[in-house]
Amino acid sequence: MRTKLIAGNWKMHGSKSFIETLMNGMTGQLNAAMKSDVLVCPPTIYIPLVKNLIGDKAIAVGGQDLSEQEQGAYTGEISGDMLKDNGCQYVIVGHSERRSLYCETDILVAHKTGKAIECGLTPILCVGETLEQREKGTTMQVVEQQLDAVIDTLGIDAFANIVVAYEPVWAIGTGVTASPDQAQEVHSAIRAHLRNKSAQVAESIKILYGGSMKAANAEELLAQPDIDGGLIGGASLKADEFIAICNIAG
Ligand code: 3PY
Repeated sequence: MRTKLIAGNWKMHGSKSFIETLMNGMTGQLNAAMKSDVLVCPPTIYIPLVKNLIGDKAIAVGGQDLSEQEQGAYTGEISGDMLKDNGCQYVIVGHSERRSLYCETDILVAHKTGKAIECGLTPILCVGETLEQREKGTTMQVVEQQLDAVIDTLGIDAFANIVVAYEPVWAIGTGVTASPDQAQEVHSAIRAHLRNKSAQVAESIKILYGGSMKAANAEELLAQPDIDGGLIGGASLKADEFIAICNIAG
């Protein structure tokens, strides 16, 4: 039985006062009996503030990206050790916005994934196809290539420490969501792909769905057998909406 994970990806949103209101809203409504894991990934500069506002509530904190380097003259970069040092447990890696806007390749994403694990963080490895790729029928080819870059670089056993997030690019920031059947089809194919290398990894790995998940569609998505949680964009910036999704996850 895999514990569900509900993760908020705040992207480049927020200010001190916005975050104070958001976090107070979340911590005030968090159901202590909830079994799912809850995570928020704020912009890096606000991580200490968020940690402080969480106090002793069961909400983990993660980064949105990390450097593949350990330390050194890399202006503007944030290392895995720095995230860990500031109380992070997770880090998002290879989000489609980083792949498309910052030219992150499959191999760079694999190195970042490895660096996160080395630093004791759980990487949330994002994979997913564009609309064009889906229409050409190459969804699984694209997703498998993204996964294989990590398998070939780090080995299948590394996946014992990885969470995968399937985020169809056409459903990110568009308001369009994959239907529960479309999402389940890809999630199940991802698990089958991993099962070819390790049955144990395939059974235990969490595969999150990301791409315009909100309270109104979370129930059907989270009811799918291979969907183990959500990586939530816009809806994670509204305390009521995010907590509603956490409650649906149970
Ligand atoms: C979205 O839901 O838009 C996301 O990109 C989540 O990471």
